[in-house]
Amino acid sequence: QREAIGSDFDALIAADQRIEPRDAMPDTYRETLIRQIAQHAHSEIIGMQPEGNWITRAPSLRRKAILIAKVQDEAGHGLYLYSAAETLGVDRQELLDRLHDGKQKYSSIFNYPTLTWADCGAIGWLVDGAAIMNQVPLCRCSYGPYARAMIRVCKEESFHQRQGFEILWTLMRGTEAQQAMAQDAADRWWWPALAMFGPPDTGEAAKGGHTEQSMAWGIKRFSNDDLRQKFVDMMVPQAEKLGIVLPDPHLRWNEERGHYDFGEIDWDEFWQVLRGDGPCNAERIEHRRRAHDEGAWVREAANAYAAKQTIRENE
Ligand code: FAQ
Repeated sequence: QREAIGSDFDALIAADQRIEPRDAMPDTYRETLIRQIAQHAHSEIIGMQPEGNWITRAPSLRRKAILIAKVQDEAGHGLYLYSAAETLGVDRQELLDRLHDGKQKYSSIFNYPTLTWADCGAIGWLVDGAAIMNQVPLCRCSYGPYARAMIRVCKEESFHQRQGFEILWTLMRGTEAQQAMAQDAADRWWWPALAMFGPPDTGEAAKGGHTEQSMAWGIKRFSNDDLRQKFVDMMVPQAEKLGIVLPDPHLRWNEERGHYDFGEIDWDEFWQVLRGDGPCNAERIEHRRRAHDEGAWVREAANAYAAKQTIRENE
């Protein structure tokens, strides 16, 4: 019986077709997806915090309205993704417990602070830029609910990236102090944005990694380093347009490769952040736990309402 199920799954993957929740799938495929989708969902909701920090201090009513909409979009992405994870048979509450207990990760990038308004520009431009580069291929992920969720998420991320670019564009055409603020934000966010794509494909870190298996299953379509390279190639001309100097002396066009060469990422810092020792890890989790506890009454009210509706429908 199990073998027959296995061969159906393999045939669907070989034909590059979608696996749906009702289909049989190997436990390891299910677990990999739960891990990745949950980590992605957690990143979206923890990712609301760095920019949320600037809602009360946005420099104009227009900027405030845009920022509120963007942060709200991130909440929406989180909800989509938790729903996608639930189709794999895991409960949303359990995933949140795992986040709050530090048993599941969220993206390293959200453990860095937003020190000035320009950081909102840098997050939109670099972090959403990296997110799109990573997530567009996920629209073709072999797991149907995840792939479909990514379509709208990517459209919204694309708007987010443009608004970040536009914040920096405005600052770069402002006073000297504003230009310096934009440059400083880019200096601080560039390297953490490159690390978002995950550890390198080769060397020690790659040994324990998931890329090979995830690519064989059609979950990941590109390796971490391939996506990182595409991101660098996309961002260099944008930085030139902005007049921002990317903080990497090794960045230069390589005619032979047809790509930009770039410097070494500080992987020690990356692993340190993943271990919980980044600049804002404790603050992010503490804030998330508090928000969850303070929202308990909303969940209770929603459950009570849903229970009443069910009784009414059955009357
Ligand atoms: N941070 O073997 P791999 C956003 C972990 S965008 C933390 O390469 P995999 C939008 C990895 O889990 C950000 N941990 O793993 C937004 C694994 O550890 P484990 C979220 C990381 O899964 C913008 C280990 O390292 N996007 O939120 C990171 O095949 C602005 C080995 O790594 C997604 O999650 C990292 N950066 O590939 C919101 C996209 N990188 O679990 C607000 C979906 C790696 O074995 C504002 N996810 N690790 O203990 C993916 O595409 C993949 O999961 C990767 C990692 C590419 C992130």
